[in-house]
Amino acid sequence: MAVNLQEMRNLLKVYFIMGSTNCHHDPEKVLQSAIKGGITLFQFREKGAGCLHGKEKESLAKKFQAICKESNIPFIVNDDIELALKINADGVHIGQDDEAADVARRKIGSKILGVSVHSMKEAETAIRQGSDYLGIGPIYPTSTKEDAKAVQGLTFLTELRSADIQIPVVGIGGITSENTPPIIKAGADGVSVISAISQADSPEKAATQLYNAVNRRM
Ligand code: TZP
Ligand code: MG
Repeated sequence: MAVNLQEMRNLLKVYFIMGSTNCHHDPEKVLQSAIKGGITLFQFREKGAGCLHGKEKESLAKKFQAICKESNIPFIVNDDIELALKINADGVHIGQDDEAADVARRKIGSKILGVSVHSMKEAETAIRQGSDYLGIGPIYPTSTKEDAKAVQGLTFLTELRSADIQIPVVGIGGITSENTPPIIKAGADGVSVISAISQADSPEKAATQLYNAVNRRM
């Protein structure tokens, strides 16, 4: 799935990320509810203590993928390029400890490629190597990712936009609908969240609130 710049920006508005370890309830129901609430993109990120591997991981990926397909929500796989290719996902998201972006790009062709970056140097490299969007964070403190880098607030995002780097960008880390507005104001196209949706009493409501916070541009 090749996407143009504006399509990519729209897809990043409410980017929900989840794996089996991120929710207390049936993850398929959580995803369905989140889609109802208005998420614009989904990433399967199967990590952390007790996460699934091999066939079980693939099976859950396919279930999520089928749910996304029903509602035309593009389905992205975190880290695992081989799995993404095997099940024909819509894209891949990689970090600095994963395969280099140019290698990933060669492997996935025109599928969506997202890269997590933490400095101008990493951003410039990811752009040069063919990423479609950048993930930036943690913006706020988070307890979801054990090995998260230092909280960076809006400093790096602001620096990136001041340098007139126009690639689509999504913020991540500790984001809720309440603390979303400054992220959009600083130049992000959207927010990516795990717990704000996966652990919400109503994932649907949480997704809608995030969508409104992103679009109000407060
Ligand atoms: N990368 C940086 S912070 C983070 C990831 C995957 C975790 C985000 O989870 P939450 O629950 O939205 O803070
Ligand atoms: Mg990674």
